Amino acid sequence: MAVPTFVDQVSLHVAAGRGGHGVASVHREKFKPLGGPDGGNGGPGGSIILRVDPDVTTLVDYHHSPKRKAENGGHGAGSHKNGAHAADLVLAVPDGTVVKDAKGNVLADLTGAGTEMVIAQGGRGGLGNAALASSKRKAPGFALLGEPGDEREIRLELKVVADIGLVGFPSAGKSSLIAAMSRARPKIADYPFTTLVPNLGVVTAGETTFTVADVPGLIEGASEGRGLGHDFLRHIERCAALVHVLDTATMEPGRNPAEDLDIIENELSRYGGLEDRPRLIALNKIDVPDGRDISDMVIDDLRERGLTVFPVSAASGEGMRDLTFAMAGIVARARAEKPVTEAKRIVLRPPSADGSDAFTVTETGEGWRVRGEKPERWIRQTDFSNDEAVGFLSDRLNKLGVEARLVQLGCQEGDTVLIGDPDNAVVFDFKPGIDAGAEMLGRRGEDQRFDEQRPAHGRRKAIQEALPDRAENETRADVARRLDKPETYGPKAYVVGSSNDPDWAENDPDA
Ligand SMILES: Nc1nc2c(ncn2[C@@H]2O[C@H](COP(=O)(O)OP(=O)(O)OP(=O)(O)O)[C@@H](O)[C@H]2O)c(=O)[nH]1
Ligand SMILES: [Mg+2]
Repeated sequence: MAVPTFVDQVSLHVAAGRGGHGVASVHREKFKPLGGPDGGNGGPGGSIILRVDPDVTTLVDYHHSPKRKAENGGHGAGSHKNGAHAADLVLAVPDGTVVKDAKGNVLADLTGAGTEMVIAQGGRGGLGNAALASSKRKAPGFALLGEPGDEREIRLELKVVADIGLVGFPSAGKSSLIAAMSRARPKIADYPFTTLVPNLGVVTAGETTFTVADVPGLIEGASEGRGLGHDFLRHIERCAALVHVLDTATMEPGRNPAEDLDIIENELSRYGGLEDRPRLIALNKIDVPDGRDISDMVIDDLRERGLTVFPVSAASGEGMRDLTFAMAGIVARARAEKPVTEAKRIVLRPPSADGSDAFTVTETGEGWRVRGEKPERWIRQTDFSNDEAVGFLSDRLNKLGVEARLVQLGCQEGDTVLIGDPDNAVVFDFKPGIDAGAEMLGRRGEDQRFDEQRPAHGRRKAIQEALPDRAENETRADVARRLDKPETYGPKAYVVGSSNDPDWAENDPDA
């Protein structure tokens, strides 16, 4: 089986690294048992970056391994140790790579050496408890989780970037011309469609150095996909100028250079978008006696049509110098009009991810759905096994105004609230306006607002509090029985809404 060496379209799955988790830790040393929180932050995950590298001319690497993943960030540790930043994964792509999403929408057109696109952003690292400490919350018993990195399916399509494109019928001598003008050594043979993929040659004429693309031969119907047609026409889209290579020595009955030109021009105009490109005509193979006769016959006609025509021979080199200098002239003029593309950096973020405070609340059949960059990010950062972390989440949401909006829209206590996208939402029971804050904090990792929902914990505390006032002969078990109340804890019983204590979230990086 032939192994492809030139690939100009690939699908690629990219997954950035996840951020490391922050850690909750308390500094301990001799004579200083509670030295304050010292849990470090998680490091960010590696991003995936596409970078234009002029030495890369094909997408073949991605054809062979179409899945790319960047490293995860390191987790934080005690003693204020932050997790390692994961290295970004840089994927080299050819100049002229068009990036599309899975649906075929163009995301970016990467041209110019060094142009970069962050196609998948690494997840942020979670904050450790040292960074989350505030004047009221001196020793948070929780840390934030690292966020997952972006993951997406993309398509890469190469549109060769060359200054000049050679177009013409198969066997007209396009590859022979590029071989005669440059150091490129494309395959040349006397059968049609020798060239299956574009070849690039670098040509120097006088002061100007430019690139020439030799694309597979065109035939009538190419714009509708006949021959290798359509697939390769896009490789001449970016050329500043076109050179028609016309075969003066073809043995095929019914063909002559002027008609060949009309057929190719017709295909180009049906493909569209190339009308404004200046053209030169090369009448090739004049070393063949019949070829020179034919050339002499048609050259005046073509010139009368206002075309710039060069009789040449790729085989003998005759006329080649004039042709290459004319090509250099067109290129120099085109460059003077349009400055070279400078390297740029494009960062791809979903439209919602603009760092804004915007969020939406909609009532759905399942409950109240909250969408927004921050609420959704905060959900991902929350360790739901830690009540204090969930309390922190509640306060962040509240501070953003999520609770107020829910109340305003008529959300009632006990209603279901879903935060996040439909496939992956976190479900809450709505419980507005609970007054709490740092003053009410209990042990590390606990939040008293959950006592009602966490009966074992609440009950233990209630019993503890009732003990001093118990009757003379009442045992602890008696108190427990006396205080027993029906269980209210259910799997969906997180609380949205909380205090309005601004200090609570004073170190919130997002607030
Ligand atoms: N005598 C003569 N033969 C030539 C000249 N240029 C090309 N040829 C011959 O014409 C045939 C086709 O040349 P190629 O350069 O492969 O033509 P092409 O236009 O690249 O053809 P495709 O790649 O099939 O589209 C080969 O046998 C070449 O040797 C020329 O100037 N003189
Ligand atoms: Mg060829």
